[in-house]
Amino acid sequence: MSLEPSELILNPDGSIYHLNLLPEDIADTVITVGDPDRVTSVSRYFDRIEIKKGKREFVTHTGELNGKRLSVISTGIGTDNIDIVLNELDALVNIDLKNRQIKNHLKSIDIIRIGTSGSLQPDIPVDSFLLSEYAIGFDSLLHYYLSKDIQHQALQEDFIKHTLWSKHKSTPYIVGYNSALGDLLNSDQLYLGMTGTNVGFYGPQGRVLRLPLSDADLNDKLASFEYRGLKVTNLEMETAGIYGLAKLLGHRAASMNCIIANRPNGTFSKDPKTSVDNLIKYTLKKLTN
Ligand code: R1P
Repeated sequence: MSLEPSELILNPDGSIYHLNLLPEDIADTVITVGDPDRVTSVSRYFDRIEIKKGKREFVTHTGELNGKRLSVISTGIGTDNIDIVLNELDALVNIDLKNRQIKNHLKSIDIIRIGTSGSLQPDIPVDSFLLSEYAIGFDSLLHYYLSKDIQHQALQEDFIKHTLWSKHKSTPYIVGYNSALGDLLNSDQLYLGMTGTNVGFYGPQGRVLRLPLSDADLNDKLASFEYRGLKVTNLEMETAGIYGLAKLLGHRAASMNCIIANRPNGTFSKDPKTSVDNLIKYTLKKLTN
């Protein structure tokens, strides 16, 4: 069965609709960053860059470092964009775009997020690095896909009880990283934790500027939740979507967080650019060793 033009949308040159990429433009290892400007911060370490393409917030550079082909792509902010990036990356490797058919032999790629994040735990300081062993999605993205089998139900039930989760908010979904990829990236320089992914930066992450919150204690409840030694460690806006869709599509994913804010302590990194650069260098070294 071939996919209709309204479902699999291609540009006139045959590239995939939003990412503006052809299958040969991406490597089997893809680094995602939120900020389009961060693409250059990653690719400047490549030994050579073969492709630079982009459309909207989705900028891609593909090149090589230490003999390994790598792509770095910006996703913009949020799991709504992650839905586009993960589905279109998968289409590039697992759908024959010319005859619009799913390939017989499916391929798995590695997807590594390098992003910024705020810590929820007083003892995870700014400028530290955290690898998300689990992600808990407060967005609703994964609920649009048949995904019960990949979610950690017992953890979810405990979390809902602990936080008295409001029925007006989407049910949290919990998905793990790919442990083999996580092992490759891990070291004693990293914290491990459960990363909360939410749909906004202010209210949804408990920030009050002028608007009061419907649940002012939410961040405290997140921070005090514990399940078999596992805590909600940090908040950002993409990881749960990446973990959920990568797992459903058969790809390996891991999320590297540069902690630039500590919410309970009220602190913010004095030099976030250098911290993020250090995480980029650390991650590239681990990926290309
Ligand atoms: C919010 O400022 C953005 O920063 C974090 C959040 O997930 C959100 O995308 O990640 P990035 O630095 O990768 O964009």
